[in-house]
Amino acid sequence: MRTQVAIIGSGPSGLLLGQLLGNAGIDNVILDRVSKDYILGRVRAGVLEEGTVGLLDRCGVGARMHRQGLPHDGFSLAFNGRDHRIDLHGLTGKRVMVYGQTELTHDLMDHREATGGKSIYEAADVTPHDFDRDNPYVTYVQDGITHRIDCDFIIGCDGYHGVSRRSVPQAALKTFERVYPFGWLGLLADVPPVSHELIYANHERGFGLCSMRSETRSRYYIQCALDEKVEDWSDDRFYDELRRRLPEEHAQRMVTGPSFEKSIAPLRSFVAEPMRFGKLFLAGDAAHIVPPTGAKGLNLAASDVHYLFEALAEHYGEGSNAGLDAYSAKALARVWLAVRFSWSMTTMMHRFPDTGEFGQKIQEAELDYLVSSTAASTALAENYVGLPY
Ligand code: FAS
Ligand code: PHB
Repeated sequence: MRTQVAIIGSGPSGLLLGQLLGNAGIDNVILDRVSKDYILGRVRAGVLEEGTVGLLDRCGVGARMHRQGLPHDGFSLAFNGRDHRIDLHGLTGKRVMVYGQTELTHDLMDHREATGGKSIYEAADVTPHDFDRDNPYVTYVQDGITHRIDCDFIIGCDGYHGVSRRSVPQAALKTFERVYPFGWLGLLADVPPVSHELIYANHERGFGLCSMRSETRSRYYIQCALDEKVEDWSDDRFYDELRRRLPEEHAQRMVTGPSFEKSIAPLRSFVAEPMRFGKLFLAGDAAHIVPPTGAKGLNLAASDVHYLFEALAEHYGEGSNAGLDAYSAKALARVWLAVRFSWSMTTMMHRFPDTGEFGQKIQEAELDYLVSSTAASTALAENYVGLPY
């Protein structure tokens, strides 16, 4: 088989890029090692920046998001028993869209199928080859047969654990990492959210987050130790712990109910530089990971895809490689700004082993200043709604 662009990974990065390329008449194939259902079974992001919303519209898959998504003008920071609203729209003129990654992935998969995009699922041993030469290709195994796809470019959209970054000679790669000494225990339940906007809670017992997927489906998180086991957390234990980390008015109002998803996610900040190796380009989690405290992971994947699509369209449309040559530096500039913001939010909101009483007071003072200063709140808000592409 031959295509112009071979994309490894059918998560948001791969699907967004594949749809933009297909809409521009640039032939592409997406390969994933697991099934569609497995991908759709993962519960991940929930908050979309306006840039991500715009990209979904540009792909032609924004209709259900605009029907079912929840536009949010603000969120709350809770600490010291009270919560304080950050007026995103008032401070920046922008808002965010609450719409689950599972839903947007579903919309992208359905649209790709409807528009004749080629995707190969359950492709084993996907391997990029000769991406440092003129004729790269990808191989994969299916039903015991090894297949080959010749292409012009290979795009690694295969996430943190993917094969693409691992295929690059280590000497050509520089990585930066910070692993956090805690995880997030997340719960999904069909109960009305405790508040109509998100609540990020700093508490001496640990961080808590009240989010949602709709007006009837809540997505809650509590910071937990890395050695915690999901099976040790009954729903009641989870709700009790979350309520202890929230201001009383919310704790009392919380509606609880049986969860249908509960999982623990580790937290890390990670960046691989550069994001291009000859004919191989990395996008999304394949190149960077952020702690979800700033709701940036999925949104960074979107801005990478925006830059890379524009560069590929320029290559095929005008025969220029200027965009491709500039991609890595341009994407990394925005990546590091989001990595900083996500690290800053995580540091401010979580209980670290060495936080102690002094550290807790410093966090509370930082939050106090933040919510009482228009300048500080504006700085937070413009990072949260998403810095310009
Ligand atoms: P993805 O990881 O989504 O997709 C990569 C795809 O590549 C997968 O389908 C995988 O099967 C495939 N793949 C991997 N290796 C392969 C191989 N060798 N061959 C073929 N295919 C391969 N972000 C937020 O903003 N908020 C959150 O709350 C949040 N929570 C998260 C929770 C968890 C547990 C994780 C892991 C991430 C979370 N994120 C969150 C970040 C997440 O949303 C990512 O940013 C987003 O999925 C990035 O999309 P992709 O780059 O497409 O990578
Ligand atoms: C979510 O709804 O899953 C979510 C929202 C905001 C975050 C992280 C996760 O910062």
